[in-house]
Amino acid sequence: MTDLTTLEADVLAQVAAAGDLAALDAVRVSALGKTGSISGLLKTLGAMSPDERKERGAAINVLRDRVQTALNDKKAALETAALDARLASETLDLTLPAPHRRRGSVHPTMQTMDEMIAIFAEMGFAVAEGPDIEDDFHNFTALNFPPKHPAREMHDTFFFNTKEDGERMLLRTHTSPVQVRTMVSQKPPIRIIAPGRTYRVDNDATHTPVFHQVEGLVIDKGIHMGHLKWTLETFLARFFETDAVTTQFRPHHFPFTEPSAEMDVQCDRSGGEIKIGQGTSWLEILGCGMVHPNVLRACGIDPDEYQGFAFGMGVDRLGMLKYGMPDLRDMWASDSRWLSHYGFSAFAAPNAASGLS
Ligand code: 2U9
Repeated sequence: MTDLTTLEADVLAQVAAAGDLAALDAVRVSALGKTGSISGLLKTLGAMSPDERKERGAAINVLRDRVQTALNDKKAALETAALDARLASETLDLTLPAPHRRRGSVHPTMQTMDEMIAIFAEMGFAVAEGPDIEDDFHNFTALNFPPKHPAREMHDTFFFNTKEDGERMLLRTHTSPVQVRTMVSQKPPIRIIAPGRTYRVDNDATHTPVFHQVEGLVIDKGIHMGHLKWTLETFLARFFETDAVTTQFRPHHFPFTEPSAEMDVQCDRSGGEIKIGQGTSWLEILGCGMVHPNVLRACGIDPDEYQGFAFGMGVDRLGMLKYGMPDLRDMWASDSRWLSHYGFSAFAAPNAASGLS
């Protein structure tokens, strides 16, 4: 028995001396592992007489249980000590100043879009939305783009693979399909804007494949170009924060409007930067026109009863003009320094009560 007593004292001393979990595990393996000292003792039982085995076996099992208990207790103690040490070292002093980090801010394009929406909302326009993935009817056919007409190619469309039924979906090239969907599903009078992302295969210094538009549509009885001009001038004066703007219509062509025009605003380019509301230059700012009778008909509206005007504006371009940003590519550079320079507070969303920007 003396050998068991000595072995127990020896192993328990090693357990007590283990300074960390790795050292403790080494003790466990050396005592209870396959080739450990206590496991070795158990292997000697086979060569003993039954009586001897009974007595010796019971004594070895008692030894093994005591060692196992000591190992468990020590493991729990070491784990508690490790957690206490970690909790003591990972303190956070909330009275210290916060480390400097760049704050998130609203992207100028989204700020511009929110400003445009706030102005049109104040003028009585509802906001309409639709899918980014469209079909040929809503993006082209209903808008009076004849089949195979070069106007479709002008839009440099991102097409998806043709489906089994022969239909080919696309990424909308303008937000006009939103107005088509509204006209199909609602009766006039209609007064909506459609803000959103649009997509064209176009990538150079002044174009990006993804861009943003706000389009507008008014349908009612007796609508004419005078309503269109007043609406746009009122919007532009509010947007550029001047008392009044001088505008001119330049004849243009769009398949979906007739007559069609581009609108220019009077501006001053003499000081290196563009100032709206003064000066002798003209700046192209948007496209517009009276909704083509074919478009009204395609959407189930009788052109002899109802007329309408529509317009479209590039949000990225208007934002660049308003906030003096010279290069479109900065908009996509994800440079947090640029964002903190031009970015806007998320808590200062434009609205009619507290102002736009
Ligand atoms: C319907 C009927 C008519 C929307 C219009 C424009 C003119 C236009 C451009 C401005 C800059 C696109 O982002 S841009 O390149 N848009 O010039 N858009 S009229 O006319 C519609 C829309 C829907 C049913």
